[in-house]
Amino acid sequence: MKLFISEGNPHCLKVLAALEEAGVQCDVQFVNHEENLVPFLSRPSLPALLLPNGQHLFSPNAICRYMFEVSGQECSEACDQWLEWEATDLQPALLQALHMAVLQGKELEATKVLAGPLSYLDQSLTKANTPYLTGDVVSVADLVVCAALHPILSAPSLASGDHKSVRLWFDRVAVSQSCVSASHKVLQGKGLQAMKSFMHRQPAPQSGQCRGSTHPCNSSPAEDEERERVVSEEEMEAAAITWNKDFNVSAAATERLHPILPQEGKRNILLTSALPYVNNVPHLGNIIGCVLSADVFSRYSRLRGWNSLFVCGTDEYGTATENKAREEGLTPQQICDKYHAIHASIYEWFQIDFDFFGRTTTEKQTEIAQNIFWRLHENGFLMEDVVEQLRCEQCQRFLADRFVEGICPHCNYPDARGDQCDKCGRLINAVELKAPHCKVCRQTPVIRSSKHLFLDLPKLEGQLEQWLNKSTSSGDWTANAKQITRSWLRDGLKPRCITRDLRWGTPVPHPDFQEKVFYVWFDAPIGYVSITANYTDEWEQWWKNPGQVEMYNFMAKDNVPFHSVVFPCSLLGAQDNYTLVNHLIATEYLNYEDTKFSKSRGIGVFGDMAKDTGIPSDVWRFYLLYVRPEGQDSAFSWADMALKNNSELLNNLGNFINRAGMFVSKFFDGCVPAMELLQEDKKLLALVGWELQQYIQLMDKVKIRDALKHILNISRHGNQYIQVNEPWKKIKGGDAERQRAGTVTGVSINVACLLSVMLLPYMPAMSQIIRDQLNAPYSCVSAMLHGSGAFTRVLDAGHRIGTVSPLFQKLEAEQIEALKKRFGGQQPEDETPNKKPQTATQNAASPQSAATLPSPVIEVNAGADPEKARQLTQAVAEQGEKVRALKAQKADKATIMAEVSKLLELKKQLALAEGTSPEPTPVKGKKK
Ligand code: B3M
Ligand code: ZN
Repeated sequence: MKLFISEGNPHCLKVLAALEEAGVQCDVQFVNHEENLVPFLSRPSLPALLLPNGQHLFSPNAICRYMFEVSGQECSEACDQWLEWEATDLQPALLQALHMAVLQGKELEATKVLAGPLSYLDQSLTKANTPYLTGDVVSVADLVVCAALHPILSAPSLASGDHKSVRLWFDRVAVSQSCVSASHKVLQGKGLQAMKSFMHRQPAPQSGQCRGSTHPCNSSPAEDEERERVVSEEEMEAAAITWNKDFNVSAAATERLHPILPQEGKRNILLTSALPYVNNVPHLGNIIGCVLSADVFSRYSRLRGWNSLFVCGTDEYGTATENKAREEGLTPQQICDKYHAIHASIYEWFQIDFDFFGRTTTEKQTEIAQNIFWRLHENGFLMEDVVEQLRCEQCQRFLADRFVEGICPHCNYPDARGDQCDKCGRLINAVELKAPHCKVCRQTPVIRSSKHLFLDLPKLEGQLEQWLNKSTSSGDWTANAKQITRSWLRDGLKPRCITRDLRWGTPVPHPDFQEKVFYVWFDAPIGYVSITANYTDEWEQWWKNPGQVEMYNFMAKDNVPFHSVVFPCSLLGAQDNYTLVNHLIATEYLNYEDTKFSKSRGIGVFGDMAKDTGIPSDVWRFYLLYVRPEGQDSAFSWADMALKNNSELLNNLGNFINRAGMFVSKFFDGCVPAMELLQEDKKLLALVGWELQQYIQLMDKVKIRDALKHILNISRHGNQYIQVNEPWKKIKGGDAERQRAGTVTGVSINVACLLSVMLLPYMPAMSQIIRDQLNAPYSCVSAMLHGSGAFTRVLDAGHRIGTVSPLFQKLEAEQIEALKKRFGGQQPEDETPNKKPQTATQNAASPQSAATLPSPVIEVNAGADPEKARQLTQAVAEQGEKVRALKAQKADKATIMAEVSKLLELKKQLALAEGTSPEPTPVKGKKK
């Protein structure tokens, strides 16, 4: 057994302490932070324990646990709980606190960040009233928590006296021989300062990530800026050396050849984005949740020189499509064709650069899904059962899960869907819903039985868990993905029905189930495989190659269990060496202003409307990524979008790049001047280099939103640098002054070039425009991001730049006001005549395109009165006209309001006459 550790790495403290405490025989070797010892990890991870069987452990707590187990001491459940708490609650806060204390010298803030976890620890100790965390003897939990807190609690400047029980406990554990000796070895008596080099390599923690702290969650860039980093002499010298290195032209990006296949010796990345339902126009929340996030990462992968394939496509089967077809008077196939094209054009506008955008209704899908089915069948992972199903007699059909709603049997949430509860996240069997009703007609459905096939998840649970442990610890799974998956497993897996009584689906090939199709959630993820198969016949090189391929799945959080449990079980059960997900990236939800996107209420911006706003695709991308719901829900806001455009893009980023370019063209005839670095310049290089490192570390971990902030930090540094050095004045001075102007300009133009590269994943068109203005070759793109990433002088003295022009446009207040009105939900005056109110289930196309689409056929229900509905439709239209006319005449407010309320009343009656529930009326006075 061999344990690899690095100096000043706080995670190494605990494993050493555990090793000594357990008294296990083991070699210990100090290595560099960068040393990657675990063969299947893409990044170095220390500490790492090499086991006698050649396997590695690299999660610090797993190593500690193992040490204790080897020495014959079992880890109790209470102990496990503390380890879990340490990893998920304490660690994030601790890293943030260390970052503040070690790198920023902000010790007071650091103690504040830890206040939450320390109080929790204090209360637990007080309540338990035992000397140690889990009882009367010291356990692995004590060692781990104590060693984690050791650097902070033993620093005199940080020791807070508030937590008495913690203090007593700490003094008891920390004096033990094992703790003292571990701390001596790792920190070498240098205290917090010993961790400086380690902390520099860590992504700067975002305060929002730190649960349990009283810190504001969304620190603004301005606040970030305030925390001026102290740059050391060594950093400046190192930055200057890097800057002067010849950049490696051979690292030039490789062409994308068709087909892209895994390559020996490369990092091979298979990237998927959740397959959007074909029957809907996606809204901004859908776009940021999957395709846009995946696109950014795909572009970034290529910048890094990784070999990646990005596939996606439309999810086309299922009841929703059948319904849409009925509404529009088309066949399901026609609906799919039509909406597939709509999706494709929206994504094209958003510059989503798929390697292949396919669809699930293909022969390959049938072939592969049926193959997986038969393998599961042969391997004994399917079982038959008679199912009670909900059938709506009114609508004369079995109700697909999403078409029945009711009260959640687990948490009593009143609006649970038949497949899943949005509140507690649990999966539901539709017949378990309390007070179920058909979503289309609101009638109570009846229960009917029918024979179905089930995937035997309990039988696969063991295998699944084993795989999950490895995947979640070696890969990057977002916290929500891990948590949702864990809660699923905690409840124990149950068999999942994979067949449905529908027509529009992949047929079940089994003779006993001829009338049935596969359930969409069994079928859809197989779409990733079949779409790849439609891209290349060599698809198995990606999909049956887990040793060589790393898979990233991007999705919104409600899709997690299907990707972390159900689909992996299908693939594991097929026993065909399938590639399983390594990194599961799930976003939270994006809201619209202070409400939800709602197609039926016409609230929010849908994909097809973004281009009609006149705001460039790049700016849309920028803002969506800036508010990407990463770690917590976030909201799209027009006012904020205008603000970020005007402050960050125009005044910060655009301003800097434009000034740098203007200086070169105006003062130096368009040629990059000679540069001679002074301390001040080196300081900028160090600051920029550090931001670049942060960017790379965050992007490597798919923290897309956090990484973006570091791009903006660079231009902020740049602006400040220009401001302080005033090249426009120096150019008019003597030789020395003119040379200063030259150096500042030359450094700035290179920073601008770096910015264009870092911006590429976010704003591809803008990145190209900047590179055109700088006349920068594509080779400099890869030069700065390949390998460990470095800021080098890619535009050397004498390089001739292109024509410089402003990059961004201001968004004016009036323009934004108008857009906000247009998309803020249908106000009465916006109502198109003859347009019927829509029920929530209709999923009609966006209000914009409604005019161009065949109007939806509303099925008239028993309680409805078609004749009356016709008259009312007419009346609503007339009343709408009247309101509009009054507004145009600028009549007084009271008169208008009176007519508006008549209009609303008419609409309510119309809804009743149509047998649908009335539209929720927009709240008055909340006009945005
Ligand atoms: N179409 C659900 C969704 O878009 C579904 C994803 C399938 S991924 C295989 O939220
Ligand atoms: Zn019904």
